[in-house]
Amino acid sequence: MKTKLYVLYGGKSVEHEVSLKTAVTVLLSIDESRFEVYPVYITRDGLWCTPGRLAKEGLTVERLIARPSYRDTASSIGEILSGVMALPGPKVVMPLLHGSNGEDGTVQGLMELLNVPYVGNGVLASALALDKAMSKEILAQAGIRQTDYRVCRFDEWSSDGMAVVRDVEARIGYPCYVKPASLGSSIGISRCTNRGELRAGIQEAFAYDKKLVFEREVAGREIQVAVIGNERPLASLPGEFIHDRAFFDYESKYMDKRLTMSIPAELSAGLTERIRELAVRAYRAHGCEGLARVDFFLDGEGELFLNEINALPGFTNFSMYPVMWERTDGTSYAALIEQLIGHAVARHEDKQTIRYSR
Ligand code: G1L
Repeated sequence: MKTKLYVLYGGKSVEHEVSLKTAVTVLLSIDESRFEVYPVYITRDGLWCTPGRLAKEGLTVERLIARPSYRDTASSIGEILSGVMALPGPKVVMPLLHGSNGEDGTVQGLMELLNVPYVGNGVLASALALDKAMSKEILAQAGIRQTDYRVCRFDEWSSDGMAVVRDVEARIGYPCYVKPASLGSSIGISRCTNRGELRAGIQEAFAYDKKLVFEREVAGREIQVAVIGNERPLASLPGEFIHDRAFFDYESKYMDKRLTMSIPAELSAGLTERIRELAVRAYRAHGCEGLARVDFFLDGEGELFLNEINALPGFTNFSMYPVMWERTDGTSYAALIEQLIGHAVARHEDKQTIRYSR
């Protein structure tokens, strides 16, 4: 019997578009002789819809969402959960959702209640990874080096903003970054080089969250590692994001920053191993399962700082995470998805052995 694969995409999130693009690449690479695919589209207003079978032929973002009127076909979440997602037989859910309604543990919690296996991190690790302040506390506790940071809540800022500014200047200094604690993307983030910019950056970030983090800038290289697995996680070879100097794009006539991926990153064998080992330690400390991308800074002195853990990394076939695996052990995009599904099912089966009574 084929396994039913429910692909959840879209979502009430600023990453809606990214999710749609990811869904297209995932849907195109699924082996339909092994999986029966059920797309579940979540609109920008949070309506859940079942577009039905989508032909691979000519599948595009437009096709994914081009139902004449989802308003008419949309069901309540409950209807979908108790209807199409409750069909009998083996099943697994792949939540391609970012931000506060998907990557933060809420959808994962729903899947737990339904007792359905799902790909990626569980409730706690998803929630932790999306809250930069909590994530940093956990990593600090695990003795993993990070750039200097400070958390600030809105009530602290509103009661004595000047004290916050002075404290950030004393403990972090310029240039520093101000970030909303719980947005997965780069929205609301500012780089500040003086007090005026810091104040403006704080105002801006508080529009998106009631809690902020300040971080010292680390001048250096950006190294990333892909980690996969449950109890025995494996780390890929490190990759590097290289921000080329601003270059003039003759096609678009715009100044743009070219981003290139260098995989494996040019690092000594010793440093490579240290980074991979650190990535696995961070993954474990966070309680990650399934997958995560662990991002580091490497400064001019060769010091490593953990930047962040991404519980749902970019995941098109050109994204760093899949490409790092491809370059590490030749795992194709399609095979990677099947591995992740395997980890989801294994975790779920493992859970069934837990006793809930004495
Ligand atoms: F299902 C996986 F493999 F766990 C998975 C799910 C979602 C991997 C990566 C992602 N990433 C995203 O959904 C996104 C970062 C593109 C947000 Cl829309």
